[in-house]
Amino acid sequence: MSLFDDAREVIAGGVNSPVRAFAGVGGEPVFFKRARGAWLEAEDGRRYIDYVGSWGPMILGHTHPAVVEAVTETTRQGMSFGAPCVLETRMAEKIRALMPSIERLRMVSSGTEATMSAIRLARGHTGRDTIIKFEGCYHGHSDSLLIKAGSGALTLGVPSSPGVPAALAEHTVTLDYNDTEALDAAFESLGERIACVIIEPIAGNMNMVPAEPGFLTRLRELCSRAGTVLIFDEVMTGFRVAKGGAQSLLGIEPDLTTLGKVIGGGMPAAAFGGKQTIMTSIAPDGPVYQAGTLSGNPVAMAAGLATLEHLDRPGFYESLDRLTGEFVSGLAELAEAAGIPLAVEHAGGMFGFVFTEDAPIRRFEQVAAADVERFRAFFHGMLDEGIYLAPSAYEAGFVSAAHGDDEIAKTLDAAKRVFAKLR
Ligand code: KE4
Repeated sequence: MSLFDDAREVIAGGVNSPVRAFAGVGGEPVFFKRARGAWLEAEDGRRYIDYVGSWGPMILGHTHPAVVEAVTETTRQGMSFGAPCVLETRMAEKIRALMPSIERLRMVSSGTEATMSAIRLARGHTGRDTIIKFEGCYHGHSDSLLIKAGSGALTLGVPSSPGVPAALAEHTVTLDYNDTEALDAAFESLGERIACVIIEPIAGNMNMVPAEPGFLTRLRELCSRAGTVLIFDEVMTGFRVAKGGAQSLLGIEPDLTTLGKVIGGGMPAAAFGGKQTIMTSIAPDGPVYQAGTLSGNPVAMAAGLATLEHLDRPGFYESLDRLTGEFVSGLAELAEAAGIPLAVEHAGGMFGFVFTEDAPIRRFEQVAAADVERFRAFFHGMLDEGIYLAPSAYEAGFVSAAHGDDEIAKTLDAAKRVFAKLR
């Protein structure tokens, strides 16, 4: 019996989140027992350079001393009060300082909760039911958003999940990412009926697909004109692509932002927030209900705060962007030398690569048409070399501040050998 066999005896599918099951690449998932910096250690003692980083949270690298100390010390004082504590205020102040569009926020425990709550808030605030999302974007697994979703839903081939009532799904309109004409047409026909548009300002759940500048500018204009709430889902890009998230890179201010991953520093913490005029509709101030037993949990706040305080240091993002850029351009050069078409993208510590000659990637259908078999072979080749990449062709990858020139060099050496086998 393997560890995965044991897990499957008691855990649905053997995993607590589907994308971990290696269904997208074949084979059995690696079970890890410890991590440090840029490295993971498996139960069998093998060590891997980690480019998943727990799907984004581990931007400082694993077991950063400042984060471990903050968690340890806070735990000693108390793990959860179910009552306000000052750490929550400090966390909200820190997030607002880094992302000024967030005038008020509410902490929750997962990105799914954050986006689900933001959608309900937008519907309650506007009195409208219709929402717009984009094919290939993933915003967690709440019912209204599991329509043509990316990430694990796409990996498993169920972008629109069973179990979502048609009566609810009909209120979700799905458009093509970067299709400005479709956007204009949707607002032309639906306009004042649209409660909100939710979008990943840099998509990371259909591999990495940047929004084209004009597309988001047009979206902002259309939402403002129609009184539609613009929600930037920055669960992945928040404090990952830049200190102020994708919105600071793009110079576009959403009405609401959802956050997660990095703000928990590896602990369960996420948030939604934005204009006070909208957030005032959330209970207890307003009628839109939202709640959570462990929302703002002190230990998670301590981990998140220690992480965010570290990101605020001079040169942090410049260095992360340089290293990630060197990594993906090195990958592209090696692939080209091996005669293998590879499209790459990166922003800050987030990157993507797609086996296709149809570059640059700006549409979901380009990703859908890419060579997934070659991705699978590359994934396993790299895994055998001790490099842990996201086990899905539809995910982004992440470099941490703990990755250095040595890790990148080792990774590119491995890629050269693997590309040679893929020719
Ligand atoms: P969680 O509920 O998994 O904390 O967050 C949902 C979510 C919301 N928005 C965006 C942009 C996201 O990327 C996510 C979650 N990302 C996936 C990986 N792409 C989480 C990994 C998993 O599902 O196990």
